[in-house]
Amino acid sequence: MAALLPQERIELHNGKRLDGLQEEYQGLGRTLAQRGIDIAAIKRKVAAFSVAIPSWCLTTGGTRFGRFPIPGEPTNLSERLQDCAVVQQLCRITPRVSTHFPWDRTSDPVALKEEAAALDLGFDAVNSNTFQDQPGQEASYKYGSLTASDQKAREQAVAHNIDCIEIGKKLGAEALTVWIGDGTNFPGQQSFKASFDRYMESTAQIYAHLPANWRMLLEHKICEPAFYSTVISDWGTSLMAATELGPKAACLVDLGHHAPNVNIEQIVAMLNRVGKLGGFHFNDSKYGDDDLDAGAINPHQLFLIFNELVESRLSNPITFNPAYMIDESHNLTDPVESLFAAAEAIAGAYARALLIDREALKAARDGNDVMMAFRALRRAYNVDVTPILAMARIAAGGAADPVVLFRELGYRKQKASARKTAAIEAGII
Ligand SMILES: [Mn+2]
Repeated sequence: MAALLPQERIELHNGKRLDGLQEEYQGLGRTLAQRGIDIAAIKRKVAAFSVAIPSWCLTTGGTRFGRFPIPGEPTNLSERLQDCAVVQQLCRITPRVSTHFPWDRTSDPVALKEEAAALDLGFDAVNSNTFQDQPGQEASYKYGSLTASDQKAREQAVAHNIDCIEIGKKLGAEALTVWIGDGTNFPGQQSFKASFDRYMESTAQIYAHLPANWRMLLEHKICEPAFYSTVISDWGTSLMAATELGPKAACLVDLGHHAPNVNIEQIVAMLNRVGKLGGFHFNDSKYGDDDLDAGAINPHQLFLIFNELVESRLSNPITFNPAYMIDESHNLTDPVESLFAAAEAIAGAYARALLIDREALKAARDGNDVMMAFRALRRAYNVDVTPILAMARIAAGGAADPVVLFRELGYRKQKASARKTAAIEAGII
């Protein structure tokens, strides 16, 4: 592996913390053993878990009011990959990158795959983009893409998605994620039914191009950029489309893409019931599609989602294999640090969900013992799993405390001078 950060510095960092951590880990191990839980088994499961990071998460995000770039942020795809590699090197659960086209356009996908492999990274789902116009494109997506009433716009959007599959094949990806911004801002602007019919017609053409081992993940979103209606607005519409398309199509749930207070963990359970939970995008929100760091606002919700994910896997151990990805916008923090925090929150929610006494939960449910059912969840949620996560990271070659080590190594400061020229050229600063 072409490690970007010196491994000996990671070992030095870990060495200073190992005694204390081991003590905490063993203490927790004794507590869990009293509950009949083998801490080593939990650590093994956490170590086997992974989540993809999208290439676009490595630069600072923004809002429609503005963006505040930080010195040293990546200015091109190679630099975004480098930062992904740093995230993976220190936290060890983000080995794959999800690309987005045309933002990650490359003339040589095979070379890109090799470049990533040299950084110990692979590729996850490819994402198409028909929610904004690209320079020189023939038809505009102003009034829609896959669902546009303009046939030229639809054909162009279909061709772009097929192009994404072709690039993805060369990258070693096995899924295409389709999210469209299509919808309306005015009552009467379009027919709900006709728009959905056109969506089905367009996506069927894309579906026909999927390789045998590929999946097509349909991402719904209640609103934004369209604010009166969105063509694929909720999981029901998404499920209707995925069912009609066929077995390779499944629904992708993004935590921020629902009406406020919607019970997202229940959606997970329902989609799993029909084998249509294809993927999950992790982030957090307070009001809408806020794209805040996973677990930052409502870690309990994240835990409840993982409770359903763990249960889904238990009910479908062979076929349950959703594509997990972090989908956040980092407006105030260093994206690398936020991704460390998100990875920790996600792995932590998973570890806690693994601690749930499922037999006790089932018995309480069967006997309508409401309080005991609730306590089975709460008991697991209350456990501080950080020693398990840290020990799993260290065992995999990562850092005990990725954020602290990342700062100590001065990575961003070094990049601030190295990447400055490129940033000026790209018009980023
Ligand atoms: Mn998403």
